Amino acid sequence: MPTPSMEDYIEQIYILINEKGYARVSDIAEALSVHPSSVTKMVQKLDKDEYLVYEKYRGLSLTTKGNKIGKRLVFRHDLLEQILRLIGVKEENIYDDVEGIEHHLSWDAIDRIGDLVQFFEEDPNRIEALKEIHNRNEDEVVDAVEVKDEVEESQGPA
Ligand SMILES: [Mn+2]
Repeated sequence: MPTPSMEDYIEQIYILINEKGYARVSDIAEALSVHPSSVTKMVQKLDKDEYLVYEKYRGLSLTTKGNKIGKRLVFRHDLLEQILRLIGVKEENIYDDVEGIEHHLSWDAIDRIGDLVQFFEEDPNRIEALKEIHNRNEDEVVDAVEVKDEVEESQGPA
C-alpha cells in the first residue's frame, strides 16, 4: 500500500480527474496546500511505482492500479465523513477530522465502520436513540459549566 502522504496525492489526483477531467501539478499543489515542486517530486515517485503515468507536457493519468486505489481512498474518506455526520460531529470539524484519521485506520476498521453506518441507516430509530444520548450528554456539559460559573461567582474575583 502507498504511504499516507502518497495516499493524499492519489486521492486528490483521482478527485481532480473525475471532476475536471485532468489533474495539473498546480491544481494538486493548491488542493493539498503544498509547493508545486513537492508535487512534481511525488508525481515522479507515483509514476515510478506505477500508480500514474506522467508526461511533462501532456499531463498525468492514473494507471488501472492508481485508479482502483484512488477510488477506494475516496470511498474511505466519504464513509468516514458519513459516520462522523451520523454521530453528530459538528459540520465544521468533519473534514479536518477525516483528514486526520483516514490514513491511520486499517481496512478492517473501515469495513466495520461501514457496518456501523449500515446499522444506523437500516433503522432511523437507532439514529434517534443516539441523538437522545448525545443531547443528554451535551446538557450535562452545559450544567457542569453553569455550576462552575456559579461557584466562581460565589467565590468572588480571584
Ligand atoms: Mn481525504
